[in-house]
Amino acid sequence: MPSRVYGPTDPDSWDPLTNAISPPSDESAQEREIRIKHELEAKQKSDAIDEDLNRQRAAEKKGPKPVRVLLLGQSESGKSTFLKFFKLMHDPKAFSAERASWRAVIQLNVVRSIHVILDAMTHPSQPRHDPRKQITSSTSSSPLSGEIPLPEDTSDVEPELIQIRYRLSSLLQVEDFLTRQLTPKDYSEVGTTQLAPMNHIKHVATELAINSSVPWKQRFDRLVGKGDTERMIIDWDDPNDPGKILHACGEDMIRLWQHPNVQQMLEKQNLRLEEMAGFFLDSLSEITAERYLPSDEHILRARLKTLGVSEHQVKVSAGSDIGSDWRIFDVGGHRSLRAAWAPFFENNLDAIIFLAPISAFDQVLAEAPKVNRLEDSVSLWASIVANKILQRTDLILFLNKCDLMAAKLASGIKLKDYVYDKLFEKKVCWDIEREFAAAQNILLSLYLGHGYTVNTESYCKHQGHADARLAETLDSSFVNAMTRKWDLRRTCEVISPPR
Ligand SMILES: Nc1nc2c(ncn2[C@@H]2O[C@H](COP(=O)(O)OP(=O)(O)OP(=O)(O)O)[C@@H](O)[C@H]2O)c(=O)[nH]1
Ligand SMILES: [Mg+2]
Repeated sequence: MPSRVYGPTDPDSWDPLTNAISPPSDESAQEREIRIKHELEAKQKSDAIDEDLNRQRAAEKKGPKPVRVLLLGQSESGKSTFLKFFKLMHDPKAFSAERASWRAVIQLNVVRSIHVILDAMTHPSQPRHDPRKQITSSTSSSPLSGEIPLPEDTSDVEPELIQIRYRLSSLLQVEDFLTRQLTPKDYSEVGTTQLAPMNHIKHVATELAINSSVPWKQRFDRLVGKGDTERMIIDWDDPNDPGKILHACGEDMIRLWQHPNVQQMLEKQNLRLEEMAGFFLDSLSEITAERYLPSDEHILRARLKTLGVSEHQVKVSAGSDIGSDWRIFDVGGHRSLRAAWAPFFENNLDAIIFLAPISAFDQVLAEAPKVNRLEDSVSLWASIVANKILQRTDLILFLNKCDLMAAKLASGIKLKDYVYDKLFEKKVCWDIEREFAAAQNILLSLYLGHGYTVNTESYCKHQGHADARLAETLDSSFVNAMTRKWDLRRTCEVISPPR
């Protein structure tokens, strides 16, 4: 770059630093010699530091590269849950340090489910239009702030339930308080996201969503005792702790949920709350206990919708010979958020893990109530497989939510009412175990194409390179952990398609 020399006659160009380091005008020959010697020594020192830094940088380049994994899939496919599992397995201390934050999310999940019931009570005898397309995983509640609406016709509602409903109005304060805590004002992108209204539901559904860049977990640090992160201590004397109101409302919430009339009403309206993400009404006595701290299993079940893309560093201690430094990128799967994925496709990825929730075959998207979730998931997977930029990236397909799928089949919901396969034409009478396996294979063939034999183990072994080892690490540690933690026969399948 051309330099400009300013003379002492140019007052505007006078630079104090140049002035400070330039030799004095009356410097003697001996002083000059000493100064030059010092300058030479300083230069040698500076060069040595530069060389050192260059050596360090080169060593870092040669050293083991972090394993970079991108999680993809539609909203509620289980991406963030996968990440939680992974942290729990490989860095349980860090997982535990987030316990107080997840406690708040679980409390909010509970309040939301109760609100759905109270909403349903406002039109108790109104059946939903199409039971098959009933959204169960996404909410059907009105925004939780404001008032809990009065039933349109109270003659149908038992007086006991009306009283419970009035007493539970205090839950609104909990909702407001927790939402404010989780969504700080200085982050304008954050907040409850309005989902598309459904034609058969009067109210606009809302779900709490948080941008990944928001340090929301840190907001709960003050609630957590310092020191031993394994034994978290909440400030139980805090008068603002929402746990106090939840505790006071505990019995009413349990009575409401277990009331035969409420169950009947929910059934009539085809509201399957059990399938709603963040369902905790079966654990109310635990969650409303005076000193409730979430278990690992509760943390895994907690639902908080993701906005944006976030990078998570996990130190994988054992069981992986492909590197201990893992970087996992979690994204929001809502349709409006998928455009944000593209910049991460070129990010030196080792693998993309695609979460396919196979239990979603009878559901529709919250953001597009006419689109079947399975159809959306399969076409999303197909577009990722076909993406030119990803031709050299390994793709791993996770068939997730197998437990919910098994429960659905056991409850009498038939896959053949939603998906065609020639297997269904054979009038074979399967027991539920075999029906589950068959249904899983039918769904898998939708993703991978008919005729492809699924054999995860042999595929991984035959490949014999780093990518297969990655799939193997996930397969062995993740699947086992999922099975153990959720106490399920099997909750997912890992499949690496041939590329
Ligand atoms: N029963 C069951 N529940 C699961 C499974 N995987 C995830 N879930 C639950 O499904 C809900 C949604 O999961 P998330 O991990 O939040 O979904 P996501 O893909 O991150 O969704 P977005 O952030 O909206 O893109 C959570 O309440 C999870 O606990 C599974 O295999 N079985
Ligand atoms: Mg998420």
